[in-house]
Amino acid sequence: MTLQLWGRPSSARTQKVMLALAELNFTYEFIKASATMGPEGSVSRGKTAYGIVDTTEYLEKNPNGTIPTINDEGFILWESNAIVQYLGMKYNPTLFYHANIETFSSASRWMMWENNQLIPPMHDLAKHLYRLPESQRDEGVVRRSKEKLFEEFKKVEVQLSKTRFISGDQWCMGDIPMTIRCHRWNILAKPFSDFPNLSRYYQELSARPSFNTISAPELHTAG
Ligand SMILES: N[C@@H](CCC(=O)N[C@@H](CS)C(=O)NCC(=O)O)C(=O)O
Repeated sequence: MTLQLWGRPSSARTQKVMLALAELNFTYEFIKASATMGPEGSVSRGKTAYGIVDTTEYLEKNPNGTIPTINDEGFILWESNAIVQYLGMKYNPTLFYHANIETFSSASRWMMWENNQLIPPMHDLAKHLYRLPESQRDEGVVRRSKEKLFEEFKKVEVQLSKTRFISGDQWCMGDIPMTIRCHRWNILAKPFSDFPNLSRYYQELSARPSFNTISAPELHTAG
């Protein structure tokens, strides 16, 4: 049975799962689903959403009505970081956390940190640069989001002055959310010229074959 992924290509959390599946060389069925965006763009600009997430059938799988959700051989899972961890643990623990509990925990910590510290300001940034109709965009939100992200990326820069990747000198699942955040920062804000280690790290991440799955700028600027 082919693994099914419900999500939308422009959703960063769906992209985490897309990256994980690409790292695992997985063939899967991608079912486009969303309440907020469709093929033409955002409902906030009057476009039609992919839908599905508000159906009884979907809500039975994921009561939040959010994306992503997977069905792997009948096992249903939602919550993007949990999905990445599950896929790694089931299909390639060596690649995803070096089959080591400390690397697993360190990577999980950075995945939770990304969720808490980087997603809210980056979401605001994308919203006020691209997603909202121009009349509703606020330059103050854009400036404050960039300042907040700059402060947060300083912490990543310090970590990367000690280790080649986020949880050691080898790639692991903790680098999946970072790949998306580094790429979005470069597209939405500016290159990491103030951060030599992040700049080096971003180059390494974007050279991985899996990066092609999420590299297209329009996946990050959809509005
Ligand atoms: N903590 C959840 C958050 C899920 C979430 O909010 N996903 C967003 C997309 S990134 C969503 O469902 N947006 C509404 C939509 O597109 O229908 C996770 O990481 O999976």
